[in-house]
Order: sequence, then C-alpha cells, then structure tokens
Amino acid sequence: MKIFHSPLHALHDGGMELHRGALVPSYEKPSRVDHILASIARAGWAVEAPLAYDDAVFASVHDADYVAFLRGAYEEWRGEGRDGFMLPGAFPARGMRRDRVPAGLHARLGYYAFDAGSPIVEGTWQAARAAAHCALTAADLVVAGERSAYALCRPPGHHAGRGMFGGYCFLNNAALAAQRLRDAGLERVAVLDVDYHHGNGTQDIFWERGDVLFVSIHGDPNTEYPFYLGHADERGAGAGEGCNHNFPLPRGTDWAAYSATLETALERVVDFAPQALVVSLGVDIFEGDPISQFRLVAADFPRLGARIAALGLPTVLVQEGGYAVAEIGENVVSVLAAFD
Ligand code: SS9
Ligand code: ZN
Repeated sequence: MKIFHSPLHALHDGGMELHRGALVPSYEKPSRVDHILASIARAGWAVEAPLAYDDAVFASVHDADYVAFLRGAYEEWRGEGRDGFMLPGAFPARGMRRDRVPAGLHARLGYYAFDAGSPIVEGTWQAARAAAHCALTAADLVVAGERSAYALCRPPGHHAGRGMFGGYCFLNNAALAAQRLRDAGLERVAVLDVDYHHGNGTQDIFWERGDVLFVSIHGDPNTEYPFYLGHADERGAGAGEGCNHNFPLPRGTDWAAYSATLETALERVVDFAPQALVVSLGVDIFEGDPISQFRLVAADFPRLGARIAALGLPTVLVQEGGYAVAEIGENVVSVLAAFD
C-alpha cells in the first residue's frame, strides 16, 4: 500500500470551534495524524512524501477567488494587527446577497465560510495545500498503475465546496483526486464517502457532472452536521442527474443496518461502471467517536475495507474525519489492510 503524508499538517493547530453552541478546543487536531502514523508503522508500511504541485491545480474544483482568499487570509488578519485564530461570526443566509464579495476581511471570512467550527491559523493554508498534494499524488500513483494508494490528509476535505470552507475542511482533497483521475483520461470516476458526516462539498463540486458519481452514507442531516444537505432526494442536476446518491441513516446505526445500506451504495457504484474509485475515508462512524452517533466497532472496519476492496477497482483512499484519537489509527489501518 502506497501511503502519502506531509508533516506540514501540524502547522494547522491551535483553534477553538463553536460546537453546538459552545466554544471548545477543536476536535480536529494534529495528534489524530500521530496515531494514524503509529498504526501504519506497526503494520510495517512505508510512508512517502507527496509530490509538489502548482497552486493552479486547485482551480480544477475550486473558484479562483476562494483559493486566493484562503492563501492570503491570515496575512490580511495580521495586517489588521490581529493574531490567534480566525473564526467567522456572520454568514450570507437567505434573503441576503451572495453576488457581491464584500471588501472587509471579517465580512469576507463569513462569505467564504459556512460554519464557525473551522478556525484558520497561520499555517492553515500550508497544511491544507500539503494535504491536497497527498491526495493528488495518491491519484497520480493509481493512474500509474498502483492498485490502491492512501492519502493521509489533514485537514480533511469533504465539506469544502467549490467556494466555501467549513467542517474543518478548506481544500477538497477527495474531489481533487477524482478530478485528477478524470484529467488523466479515466472516463468515469466514483467517489464513495463513508465519513459520518455528509460530504456536502464533494456533492456541491460534482452536482452537475455526469462523469463523477457521488455516493455517501452518513448521519441524517435532520439532526447531524452539516444539517443543510445530504438528504436522499438529492440526485444531481443537468448532466449529473442520477449521479448523486445519499443514504442518510439514523443515530445509533450499527454494522447490521450499516452494511445493508453499504451493499445498496456499492451497487450504485457498480452500476456506474467507473474506471477508478475515490474513498472519502472518515472513521468517525466508530461507536467511540465524540461528535458522531453511529455504532460501528473496531471489528467492523476490516469488514468495511473488505467490501470496498471487493469491487476490484483502482482505489484512492483519502483520510477525512475520525475524532476518537486513541482508536483512529487501528480503525484506519483495518480498512487499508483489505487493499494490501
Ligand atoms: C459547527 C461545528 C460542527 C463539524 C464537524 C465536522 C466533521 C468533519 N457548529 N463540527 S468530518
Ligand atoms: Zn465527519
């Protein structure tokens, strides 16, 4: 198993998040990666540095103005005499204007965000860029003939839309990987998102695309983050109609119920006949996750890996969520081992 990781992830650290109305230390923290790396070392796998890419590659799935904002946001913040972490406090909701990018920094911060849970610190851009490079490198290796590759991305990416950040995500690593596979000439690519939270950003990016399938199993947005997207009736639009499949499940879902839905989700992937698969691998479906409510146990992750690997597709696995830090490494490696 080819594994890509950058130590630059650690530059994104130190923020607080507004979590269900309380300001708490961010659950998305550097130690998540340390635990995953420790489990990878125990499995005896090597970890490689990602290749370098020009920032222009991000325009394949993100708006140019959004990328420019992310790149320069903290320097602007400093320019205003501020330090610490940046969090937005107001957003353009219904009835307000979204067609004008406001001039002021704090106004722009809310314009490009969709929650107050994703702090930007000095190293956020560098970390997000390195994570995206890991996903792109994994995709390039699969294009070059590897059966599978894993990108140990942090910060995660699946909540980042074409022009917005949130849910700890800034650049959409999985979307960048899928687009990279398309650009390399693969005609159809499927994205399977198993993170507890709906991959609203990935859905947004490929909503009108008939060449990239998006299939997601996640907590019901009626009660679970990101709340405002992820329902079963969202099927895609235009050329992408029928290429988006959401499977919201109730709190408390265990492997018995989860695996039945997984079979249906995998059927959608098979029906699409993709040449490659991108897996948004969030292990916050684990019963011990502090911000999620499914009940998969450690022994279920090898089963999850085996079912996905049985598709027999060239596969890029991209790290998304997982906040039960002590168990995150074992659960991730259990899935990866099925591809080894
Ligand atoms: C907004 C913060 C909620 C978001 C959780 C994102 C999980 C990413 N009040 N936290 S996999
Ligand atoms: Zn998640």
